[in-house]
Amino acid sequence: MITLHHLRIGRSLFCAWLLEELHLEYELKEYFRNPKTFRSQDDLKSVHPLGKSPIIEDGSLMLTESSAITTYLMEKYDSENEFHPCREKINTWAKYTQWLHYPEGSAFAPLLIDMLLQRTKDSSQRLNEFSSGEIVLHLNYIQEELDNNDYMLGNFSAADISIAYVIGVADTGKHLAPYPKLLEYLTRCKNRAAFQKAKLRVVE
Ligand SMILES: N[C@@H](CCC(=O)N[C@@H](CS)C(=O)NCC(=O)O)C(=O)O
Repeated sequence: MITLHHLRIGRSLFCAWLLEELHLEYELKEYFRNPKTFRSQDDLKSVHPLGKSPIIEDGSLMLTESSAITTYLMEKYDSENEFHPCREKINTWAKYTQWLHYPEGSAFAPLLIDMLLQRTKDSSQRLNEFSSGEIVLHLNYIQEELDNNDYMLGNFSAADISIAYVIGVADTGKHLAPYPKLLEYLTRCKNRAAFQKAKLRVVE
C-alpha cells in the first residue's frame, strides 16, 4: 500500500486528492510544523533528509517532488489514461507536461515571496515589486490559457491538481479578486468528489 507523508498545512493535500481520483488506498502519516518557524521538524527529516512533503512510499520506492510523484502515479496507476494524455498525442501530452511542471517551476516562487513578506511583515520594495509583478503575469497567463474551459486541457487531468494548488495559494494571498475565471476554476476543482474526500481525511 502507498504511504503518504503529509505535513500540515501544505501541498500534500493535493497529492491525497490525486490518490483519491485514482481510487488508490493509502496510509496517511501526519507531521506538524514548528509553530514558531512554520518549518517541518525532525520527525519528517528522519523520513527524508529534505524534510519536505509530499513524500510517498510505494513498496521500496520513496519519492519526493509533487510533479514527479504525479508522473509516477500516472505511469503506474493510470494505464487507461483517465487523468493524463497518452504520449502518442504528443502535442496534448506536451501541454499537459507544461501545466504539470509550470506551477513549481515558475508560478509558485513569487507567491512564496509574497507569502513570506505578508507573514513576516517585512517590507522590501524590490522583493515586493518583483513578486507583485510576477504574480499578475502568471495569473493573467493562466486565466487566458484556461479561456472558457472547465480545466486546463479542456477535460480534467492530473495537471489541474498542480495548477489548482498555486491558484489556491494565490487565493490565500488575496490575489484572485481580478480573476473571476480562476476563482470559478478553483471552486470547480475543490467541488470534485475526490478533493472533498481527500480534505476529510487529510486535515490541513
Ligand atoms: N517542490 C516541492 C516542494 C515541497 C515543499 O516545499 N513542501 C513544503 C510543504 S507545502 C514543506 O514541506 N515545507 C517544510 C519546510 O520546508 O520546512 C514539491 O513540489 O513537492
